[in-house]
Amino acid sequence: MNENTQLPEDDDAQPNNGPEAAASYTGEDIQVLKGLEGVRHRPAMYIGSTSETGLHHLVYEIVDNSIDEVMGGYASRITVRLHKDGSVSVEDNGRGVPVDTMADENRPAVEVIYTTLHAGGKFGGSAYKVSGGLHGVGSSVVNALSERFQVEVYRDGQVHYLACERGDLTHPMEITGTTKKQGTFVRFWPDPQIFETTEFKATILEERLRELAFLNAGCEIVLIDDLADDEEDRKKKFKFRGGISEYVKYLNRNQEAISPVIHFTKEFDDARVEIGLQWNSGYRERINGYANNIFTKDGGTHVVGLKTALTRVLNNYATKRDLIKGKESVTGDDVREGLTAVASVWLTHPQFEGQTKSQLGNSEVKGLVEQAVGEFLGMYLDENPGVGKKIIERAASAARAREAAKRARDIERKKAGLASSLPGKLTECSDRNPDNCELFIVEGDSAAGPAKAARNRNFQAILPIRGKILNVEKATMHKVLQNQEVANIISALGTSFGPTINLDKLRYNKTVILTDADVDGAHIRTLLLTFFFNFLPELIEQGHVYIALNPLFRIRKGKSKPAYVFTEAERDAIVKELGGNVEVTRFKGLGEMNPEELWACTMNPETRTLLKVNIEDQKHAEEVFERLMGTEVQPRKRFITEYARTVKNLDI
Ligand code: 1YM
Repeated sequence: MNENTQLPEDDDAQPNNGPEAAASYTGEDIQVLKGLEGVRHRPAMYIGSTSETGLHHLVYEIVDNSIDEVMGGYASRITVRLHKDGSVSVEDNGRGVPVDTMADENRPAVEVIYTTLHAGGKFGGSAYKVSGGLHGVGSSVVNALSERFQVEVYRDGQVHYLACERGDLTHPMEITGTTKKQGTFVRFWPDPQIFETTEFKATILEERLRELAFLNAGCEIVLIDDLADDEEDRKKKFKFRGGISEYVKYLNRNQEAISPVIHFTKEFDDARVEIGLQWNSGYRERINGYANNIFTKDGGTHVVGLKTALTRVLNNYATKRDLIKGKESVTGDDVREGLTAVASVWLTHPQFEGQTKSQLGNSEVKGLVEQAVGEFLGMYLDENPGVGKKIIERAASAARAREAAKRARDIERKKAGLASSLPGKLTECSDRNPDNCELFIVEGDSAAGPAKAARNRNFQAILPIRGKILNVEKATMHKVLQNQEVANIISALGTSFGPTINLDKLRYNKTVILTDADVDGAHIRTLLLTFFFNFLPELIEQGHVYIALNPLFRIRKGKSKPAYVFTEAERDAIVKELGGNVEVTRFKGLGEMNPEELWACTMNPETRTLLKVNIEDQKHAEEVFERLMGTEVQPRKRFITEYARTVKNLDI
């Protein structure tokens, strides 16, 4: 039926038919709760949004069913493919969705599963059911939101095919041939009537699929992108026998490790806890928590349990071995400086809490994790005293740096006294009400001149920063604070940072990053964002950070009003529209624009274009920064050229 479904078989990827394989499904196990109506009317209720994020959730929703089958031990491989016609397909080598006739419905189970809202098996593929994607809505929602939807089930030597349009069954299940394969294949075309964009991005899918492969050790996930320009981007295979251990190594790939990865799993009666830990020489703490494969952005009981246990175990160990002299203990923050950890738990009934349901709520989990870490880490350190010593030394040095930083801040405050401690380079605005005020951070003194001339001095302040500020991703806390540009930004904002941050003292409602429209400008902008992300994430979270888009070209015909455009494509389009004999100026830097232009294009609230920076997905932001700031040059170059001029909504 489908020319694209045949993929090379890999002999070592065989499903592990565990003891549960015998407990086969029958049509009667299906519970039908509700009809499909409504999904198309209120799509956001089911998939969160109809943006690019929502679009990609469709794929995760289908993949999650395959993952369930992997977790049950019935499948070992999942293939996701982006097709040239804009559709996407997901295939697994599991048991195949049930096709037998359901007694009370009098039609095949597979039809019911895909055309009925909330149809699901009483017995999941595994005890720890993912319960379908972020919103747990099931495959039928994907069908409802697709202009076309096709299913092939390979079961009992036969190919079973069905097709739908916008949720309606247009081709009831039919046996279309024989096969040696076993599994399920789903292909769909997202509905442009529903989604803001229907263009899937391999880079977005890749991130989640890699993560799933890490979390489910041994599961092979293949991503095929028929739209890729480069041959090397066409097919990517994710399979990690080491699972979380390899995940931690991957997260630390650009860091200098100071311990091996410490990895352990503990099974409880109806839960499983899996933890990976590694310390690096940086100062950042990164703990990624998961419950049943779902990333818990805001942590929860599993992360709390891990933190509590780490502090306790490491302090006990240090005391026992007399490793911290002149001090009684190290704090939790000290212990976690430079720590990269993944805490993945599997629960029969995970509870997600918080506004965005991104926090694990099950209270019993804290104790389980503490118990697992207590047992394993204590034993590990006893057996590996060299590693234990390094980790404790690391924490003790963090404690010293923390105390030194506090002393430095205290001195700074005393010096400042009552006098204003605003940086000399800051050109202030006259309004003193922060709600009205904007701070423009501009690149270099050459741009500061025109920006000062262009601004509205009532509410717009200008702070020039010199060239490339420190690359904070790679620098230590101590060095960052010594950097003058960084100190200027912090004192201009008035909030302090880190543990002493106080947003009530924020002096500007908007902080606007204004850099040249070239690669250097993009680099400086990224450095600034890295700085904000690391030291003032609250500022981004609460929507105070913006990027000003400044034009690349001015196009003028005769004496008419000039047009300003941001990309070469826009330039070509306008030049064509005006029909030749036009004057095109390419701005090499902000310094080349006259104040009127600068005001109109980047500063006047009525006419400028600002991008609000938001940390919708912190983990993704870290990935991006990692790519941009880390030591690998190639991915950085590619990212900058891909995004620098096309970005419309900067979701970092
Ligand atoms: C490409 C998407 O959906 N695979 C898949 C889904 C199911 C099964 C196997 C399955 C489950 C069970 C028994 C069971 C689903 N079954 C159901 C339902 N891949 C994909 N592979 N037999 C087969 O859970 O008992 C829903 S999904 F409803 F039948 F349980």
